[in-house]
Amino acid sequence: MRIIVVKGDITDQRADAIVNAANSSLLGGGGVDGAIHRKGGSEILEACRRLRASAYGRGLDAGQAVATTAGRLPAKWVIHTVGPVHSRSEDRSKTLASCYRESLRVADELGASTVAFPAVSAGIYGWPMDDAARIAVETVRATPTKVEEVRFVLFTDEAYEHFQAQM
Ligand code: AR6
Repeated sequence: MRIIVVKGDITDQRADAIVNAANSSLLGGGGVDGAIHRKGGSEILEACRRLRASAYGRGLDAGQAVATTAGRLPAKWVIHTVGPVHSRSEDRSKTLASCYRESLRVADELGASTVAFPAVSAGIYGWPMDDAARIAVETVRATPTKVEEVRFVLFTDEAYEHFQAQM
C-alpha cells in the first residue's frame, strides 16, 4: 500500500472513499464534517438519517466506522468515523487507532482502492497534531488491507508538516 500526504481540502479529493471525522450522532457538525455535508449535499444526511433509523439507532461509537454515499462529492463513498475527544487524564489512543483500522476495514468491504483521510480528532476534538499524525500513520502502516493508496489530506501547514515528518 502506498501512503501519501497532501495539503488540501478533503472535499476536493478524487478518491474511491473519503473519511469523515464525524460525531456519534452522524447528523453533521463543524470542521471536516460540516464541509462534507455542505459540499456533498442532502443525500449524505439522508443516508445518515437512515442509518440512525436502522442499525445505528444510538449513533456510532468512537472508534467505529460506517459508509454512506458521497452525494455530489468527487468520491464514491464517505466513510464516517468518530474520533475520541482528546483527554489529558485518560489515554484514548487505542480508540483513535481504531478509527483508521475500522475505516480501512469498511473500505475493504466496499472494494475501495483509494481512500483519503483527514487528521481525525485533531481539530474540534483537541488531539495534539504531532501525536495524531503518529497514530494515524503507524496504524495505517500496520493494518492489513486491500486498499492500494491511503492519502492523508491536511488542511493546514502545521498538520501537513507533522504528517510529513512521519513519512
Ligand atoms: N479538509 C481536510 N481537513 C479539514 C477540513 C477539510 N475540508 N476542514 C477541517 N479540517 P475536525 P475532529 C481539518 O474538527 O477533531 C465536527 O463538529 C482540521 O483542521 O473536523 O475529529 C464533528 O461533527 C483538523 O486538523 O474533526 C465532530 O463533532 C482535522 O481536519 C467534531 O467536529 C480534524 O478536525 C470532530 O472533531
